[in-house]
Amino acid sequence: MTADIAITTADGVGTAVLDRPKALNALTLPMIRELAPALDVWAADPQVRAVIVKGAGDRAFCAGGDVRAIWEAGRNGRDASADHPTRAFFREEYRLNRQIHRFPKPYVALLDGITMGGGVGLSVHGSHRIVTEKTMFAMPETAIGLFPDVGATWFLTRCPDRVGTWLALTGARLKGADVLVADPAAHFVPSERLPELEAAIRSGQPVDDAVAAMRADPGPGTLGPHRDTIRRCFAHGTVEEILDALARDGGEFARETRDGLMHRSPTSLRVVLEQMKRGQGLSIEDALVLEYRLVQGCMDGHDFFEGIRAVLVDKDHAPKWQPSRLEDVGPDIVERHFRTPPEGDLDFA
Ligand code: QUE
Repeated sequence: MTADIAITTADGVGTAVLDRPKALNALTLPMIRELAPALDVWAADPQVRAVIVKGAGDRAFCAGGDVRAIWEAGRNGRDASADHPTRAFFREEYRLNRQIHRFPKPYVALLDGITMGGGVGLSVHGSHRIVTEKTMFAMPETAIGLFPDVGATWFLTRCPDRVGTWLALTGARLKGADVLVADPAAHFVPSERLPELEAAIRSGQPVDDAVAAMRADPGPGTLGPHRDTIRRCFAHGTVEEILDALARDGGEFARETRDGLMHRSPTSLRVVLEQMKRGQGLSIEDALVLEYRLVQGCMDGHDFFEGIRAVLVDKDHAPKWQPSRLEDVGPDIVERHFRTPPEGDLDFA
């Protein structure tokens, strides 16, 4: 048992509390190594009816993977070992994402705060995603020279109206009601009613009934007026065409979206658009195999290490991407990311 995740079983419910509140509950390898076997136990235990996963503190569900630790372990180069943190972390995280996706019982994730990257991977694959007015949902990886992983290939390619491609490229943050645009099957429950929801589940009420009793109208959200711009602009097949379409749109939303894209890693933008194309229709397993190839490609490159430096270490938010210009990211660079890594593909043995 590590201090960073609290795992308990009581009243027929398995509960995991991500407990690193000062780090916004960002997911570490030891936490993954606690949660994965717990899910196996809960799946097999006939006494356990449901699983609840939530974050400690009042700010975050989970802000992502512990990418700072990966940065530390990989920034001065890495050996070929399969156990190197840049391989073990992502391999075990992606296996956990698949385990949640295939989990045979109700898996209730309470997204009552910041939910980014790795936190999305701990929630979107579960059967019940509970969104509140405090939910802030994003896949922000193009800001750190990465790409949306944790099974986002599966999730984002199923969002309506190019919303997934927009989220993936821009890292846009969705709040409250707008999260339901990306994930229409999630449920909105006011934050103050979550204790009641949990109590109902623990009392033996079926999860679907408990959620139905607590659900509320999330209100209109803010995305509605921009759905058409997103659908039109993000349907294009190249990053340049998307940027041009946003420039032609003329509205403030399109201008801000385009400005944001200009600050993202040019390599990430090209890789992610290709990921959204190749990812369509993949099973969760094939999506995660693809993502493992991509993440190892990123670990062999420059922008991830520079992105973490700029966003999480020095916090100057001024990454010097290499290549720095989109036109210098040729097809060879993109293609390199889609190759099977030397240690072999991810498997689910
Ligand atoms: C993009 C990201 C991440 C990010 C910021 C980005 C990410 C991530 C974190 C994060 C936040 C707080 C922590 C921490 C990590 O921030 O993936 O350890 O305490 O995990 O712009 O992809």
